[in-house]
This record gives sequence, C-alpha cells and structure tokens, in this order.
Amino acid sequence: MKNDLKQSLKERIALIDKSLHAYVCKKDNAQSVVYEAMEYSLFAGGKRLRPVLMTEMCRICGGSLEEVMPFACAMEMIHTYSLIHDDLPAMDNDNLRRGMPTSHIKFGEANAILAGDALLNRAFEVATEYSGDTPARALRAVHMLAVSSGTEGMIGGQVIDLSSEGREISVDELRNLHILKTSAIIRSACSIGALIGGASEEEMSAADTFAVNLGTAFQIRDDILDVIGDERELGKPIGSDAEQLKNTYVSLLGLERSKQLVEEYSDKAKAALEIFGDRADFLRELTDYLIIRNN
Ligand code: GRG
Repeated sequence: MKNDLKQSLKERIALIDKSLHAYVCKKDNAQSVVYEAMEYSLFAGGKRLRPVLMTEMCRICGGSLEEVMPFACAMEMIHTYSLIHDDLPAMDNDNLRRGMPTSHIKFGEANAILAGDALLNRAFEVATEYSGDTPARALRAVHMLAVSSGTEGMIGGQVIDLSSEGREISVDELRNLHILKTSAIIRSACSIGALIGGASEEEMSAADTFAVNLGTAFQIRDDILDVIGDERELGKPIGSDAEQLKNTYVSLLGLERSKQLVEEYSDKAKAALEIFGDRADFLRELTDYLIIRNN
C-alpha cells in the first residue's frame, strides 16, 4: 500500500475507532459477558472499509464527519454482527477470523448469537440518537441501513448462499447473490454518506454506481484470496469455499477470468467517481488498493 494512503487510512480508522469505543464498551454488570463479546469482535482488527467509505463519501459531498459518524459506526456494528453469525456452526462453522478465535469459540455459541444480536440492536440505537438539523435525511439513512442489511439485502444474500451450497449456479445467480450479500451494505455505506453530505440526485446515483461495482470487485478478490491467499496474512484458513462446495467466481470462471473481472469492475467503479473530480482521489486510491489487497 502506498505510504500516503496508509497514513490517510490510519488517521480515518483512528477516528472511527474512537467513536466505536465510545458507543460500545465493557460494562461491569450481570450481562458483562455479552459486552465483552461485542467488544472482542468489534476491535478484532477489521479493515473498517464500510465506515471509511461512508465518511469519505460524506466528505466529498460536502458533509461533516460529526454528522455521519453515528451512521458509520452503526454500519460497522451491523457488519461485525454479520461476521459473528456467519462464523457460527449453523452457518460457515469457522474457528478463526482475522487470526483470532471466532466469537463462539471464545465465548460459546449462545453468547456469540447474543453478541451479534446486541450489535445489531446497538447499531439502531446509535443511528436513531440523531439530533442534527436534517431529521428527514437521518430517517432515510436509518431506513437504508435496515433495508440493506435485511432480507432484500445482506440476509437475503446469505440465504441464497447457504441454499446454493453443493449445487452449481449460473454466473448471473452468483452476481445477484453477491449484490445482496456483499454489495448491499457497501452500497448503503456510500449512499448514506452521500445523503448525509447533502448530495444531489446525480451524485447519489454516482455514489451507488461506484459502490455496486466496488462491492463486486471486492467480492471477487475475496474469492481469489480464498484460493491463492496467504493464511497468515488472511487470518483464516484458505480453501474453505471449495471445502464447503460454495460457488465462487473462481470455481465458475477460473482464476484468470476472475482477475480480469476484478479489474473491469474496479474500472467501472472509478469511472463513476468522475463527477466528484479531484475530491475523489482518496476513493480512487482506495479502490486500487482493495483489488490487490491480501487480507
Ligand atoms: C449472517 C446475516 C448474516 C450475513 C452474513 C457478510 C456475510 C453475510 C458473510 C461473511 C462472509 C463473507 C465472505 C462475506 C462477503 C463479504 C466479505 C468479503 C466480508 C468480509 O468483509 P471485510 O473483508 O472484513 O471488510 P473485515 O474483517 O476487514 O471487517
């Protein structure tokens, strides 16, 4: 990663983490184990991609960090809950994530389920604490959060993913699956950022085109890493998609075509940023980095 991008990301992530710490911290009460499990997964070393995208989209559309931060934190809590539940024995049954024992390994299955549920609730508590000057926008943002992570979004994608294990699906079906499972919350991260930033309809549409293409490139890179990644850098075993008979871009189209597609989708993502001019340089660099990332 280029040094400038690394430094810039570090600074943004530090601000996001500071807010997340303020919203989720251990409590010394009868339910402390669930607070501990929430904190454990929230601060286990995630890339903070979705809050970074949201805060940056807000900035380039003219909004303030202060106003968007509760939504960015809510989004990261939703993402973290989805990973905790995705790792459960009833779903992917993974023991390691980001190089650390998964929540159910560390805290037991019941507490992991509750920690995921609690993060989802906390996300909506935080997002609805809004007291700014544009409550109508905030209400629309809360709706976007809910829809994108629900049955017509991330949960819907997970349902299709689980039900298609062990049988081959078409590339179109796979694309639809990932538009729901992976891109839906990346899209709402960008849309909420643009909305809170006061974007025009044209900018809203550009933010969405950017996000849907970035989400697809990101997912294909994820599929590639499950085949050629380094376990230590990835923080989890490779080969799990094949082991679970999952459909991936690599299993359907092969490694080389998948690599080409990552390039094609990231080019489309960057083309959508044109409307924002130089202000979108950070997002361009971030896109370039995400498609060569190793974790
Ligand atoms: C259980 C409701 C429910 C949904 C699960 C998000 C998800 C749906 C499953 C996680 C598995 C997976 C490979 C999802 C695809 C999206 C993806 C690559 C998630 C990982 O996101 P990163 O790389 O994670 O941003 P970090 O660890 O950096 O936060």
